[in-house]
Amino acid sequence: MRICIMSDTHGSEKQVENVISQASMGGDVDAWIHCGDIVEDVEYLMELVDTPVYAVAGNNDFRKNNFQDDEIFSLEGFKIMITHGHLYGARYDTDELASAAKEEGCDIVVYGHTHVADNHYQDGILVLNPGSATLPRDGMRPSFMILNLEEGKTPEVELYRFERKSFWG
Ligand SMILES: [Mn+2]
Repeated sequence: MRICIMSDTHGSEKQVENVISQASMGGDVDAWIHCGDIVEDVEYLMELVDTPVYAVAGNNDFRKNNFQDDEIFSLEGFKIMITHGHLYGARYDTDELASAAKEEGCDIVVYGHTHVADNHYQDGILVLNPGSATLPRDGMRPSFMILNLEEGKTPEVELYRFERKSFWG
């Protein structure tokens, strides 16, 4: 299945739309993940797509609505944990994220918050961050990820970057 991962859209509904259209160009999207900041964007995403949306609240989500700090679910036989990252020291490293995911018996942990894309294995856990779809901090362009999951196969990750540097200003 083809999963679109985005994070830190920070109130840019236009950019939520851009991610949906770019992600959908490459094929059907079977599920969506948004790692927080901000949950109103997630609610907008939910209005626009008809496949499942998995999402959490971020540190800028002062009104969390019904969103939790962490979510754990399984897709294609992979147990996935999603969280914004600020509660696990993601600004500094991914050690706490990987160990929390391991403790929960997860295969994959997805986070945001840093606005910097990340894709590496740590202690047997696939650690992913799609970067920010609106406000990148790595001197790169705004980004999102496509995660291809097929039961029993190694996950495939594609990072997509937009042409514009920023979608604010
Ligand atoms: Mn954040």
